Amino acid sequence: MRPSAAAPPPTQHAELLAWVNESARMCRPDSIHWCDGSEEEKNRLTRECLASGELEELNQEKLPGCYYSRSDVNDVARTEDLTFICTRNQADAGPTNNWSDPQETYKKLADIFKDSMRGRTMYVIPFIMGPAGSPFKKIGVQITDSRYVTLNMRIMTRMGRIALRELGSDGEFTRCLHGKADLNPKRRFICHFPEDNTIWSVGSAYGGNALLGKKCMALRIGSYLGKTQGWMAEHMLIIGVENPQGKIHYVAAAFPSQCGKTNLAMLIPPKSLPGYKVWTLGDDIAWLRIGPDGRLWAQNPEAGFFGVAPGTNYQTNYNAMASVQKNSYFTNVLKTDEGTVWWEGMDNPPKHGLNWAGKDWTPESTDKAAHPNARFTAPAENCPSLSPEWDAPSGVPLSAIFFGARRARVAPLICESFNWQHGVFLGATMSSETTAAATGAVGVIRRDPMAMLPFIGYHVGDYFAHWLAMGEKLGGKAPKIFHVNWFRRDAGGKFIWPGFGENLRAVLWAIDRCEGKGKAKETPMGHVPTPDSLNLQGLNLSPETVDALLKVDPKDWTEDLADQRRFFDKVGDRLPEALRQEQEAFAKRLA
Ligand code: OXD
Ligand code: MN
Repeated sequence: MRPSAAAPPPTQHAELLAWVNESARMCRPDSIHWCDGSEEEKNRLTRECLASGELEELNQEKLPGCYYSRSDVNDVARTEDLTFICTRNQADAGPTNNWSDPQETYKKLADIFKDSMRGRTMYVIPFIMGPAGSPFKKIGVQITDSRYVTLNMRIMTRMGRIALRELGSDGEFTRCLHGKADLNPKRRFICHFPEDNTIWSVGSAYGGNALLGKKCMALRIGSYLGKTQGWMAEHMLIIGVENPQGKIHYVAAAFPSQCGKTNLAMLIPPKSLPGYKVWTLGDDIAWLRIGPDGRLWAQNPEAGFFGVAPGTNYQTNYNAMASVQKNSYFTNVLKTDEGTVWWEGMDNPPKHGLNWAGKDWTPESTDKAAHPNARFTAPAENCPSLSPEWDAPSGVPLSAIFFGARRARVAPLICESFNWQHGVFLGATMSSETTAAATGAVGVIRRDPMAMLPFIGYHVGDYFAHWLAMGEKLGGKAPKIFHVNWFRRDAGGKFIWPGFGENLRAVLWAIDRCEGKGKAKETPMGHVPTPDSLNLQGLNLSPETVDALLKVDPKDWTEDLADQRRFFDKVGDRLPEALRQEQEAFAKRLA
């Protein structure tokens, strides 16, 4: 290994230095580079990626600072089956996580990491999740041999010198070790050691597996830290909704992957709702803490968007399209002959290009242009609707929390829980159709509590208990909890709600409810809007459609209840009794 002596490590943090040296002894890189986050560093890495083919240049006139990348065809999504929570006691990982023994796992992965960085540079990326100086923030240090990962981390986190300054000489940090190794799915493991504040990920360069600040640290390790330290890490977007009088309510919303979080986060109100404005604070992750005022405050720990490209266009998400016009990376989309990008759901396909797998593509091709989980990585600052509060050190106070599912049937457009505990029950029993964000079948209904199924870093029963305990602490200052579903279909399979910008109508009803206004009808599931209390002006929905949207059918829910019960049985004896009681009360209301 070439000594890093040319530039001495820019930190006195003994534990960090020891860990970097130990990792280098295992992985044997040719050199070590401590990332400073500078433009010069970015330019150099970019040049190297262009030379190695890791990145391809896009048309710099049309897309300045934008680059293209194609992943290995076997490395296109999160691999939940290869993701592990490694707690000393197996029971602490709970029934929804894969578990493996920490000592055995370190040993097994060390064999894969051994010498795996020979011929490559080891990048040391100090990063902050959250704004510098924020009481919410946490520091991580990622080691990686991937330049692509390093450049993406530069967008998704605040990284480099700024993070080392925050860390000081003895600050706490999450150890995030990542290596591409040979990208062999058989030797791919995404392992979390919550009790050691450590992540080891090997064999994948896909965002959710490799940008370790995101799912691994901000959600899996974050949720564990939150449980032990009295805060919460959630799979939620954050928006500010401003009314025509200039009053802003903040809402956080949990949806499973690929269910429109980025669209809701960047929503543009329809013309028929003049004077409203939606501000973007985050599109994927929210850290929630009780503030000095006793309310629940939310902050987005990320600094960029790692969004799903297919389906995104100027109509469905103008702000996302505007966000990716400069300084962005596109992974597994189609590259056109003129060096721009295209994906399914964008207007006007090009006559020819190379698709995500590098094959010739024309509109007649039967192959997909973009992989269904093709992504863009864009700096938050590019987003026209970015809230001035998005990096406020203390975050923003929440008026409401949404749990959203993708359900063709059963769940109404919006429903308000009776109280926090009942809201936790609605979140805990969420189920949704699976999507291409993870490998495996698409469109299968699965229980996805709080949209956190793949991201809870500890026992799901303890996670529910933590939600309940947070509600106890919040008391009367807790945000109201709602369940939403934009994806209801008719018998012919057609969506009956237009979605996208029109979702604001449901959000406005929720805000009315937070302000003690807005009429509702009580159903077994909670309060749903009366048809006249939803602002449907300009939508042209028939009264039958509105009824269908708001319907809570006891027969459908009785069927769902059976599956809920099976899920709660699976949670086992750590399921809080209060949730079992909520379920029994729900069953009684249905009967
Ligand atoms: C994501 C995901 O990438 O949820 O945000 O998979
Ligand atoms: Mn996500």
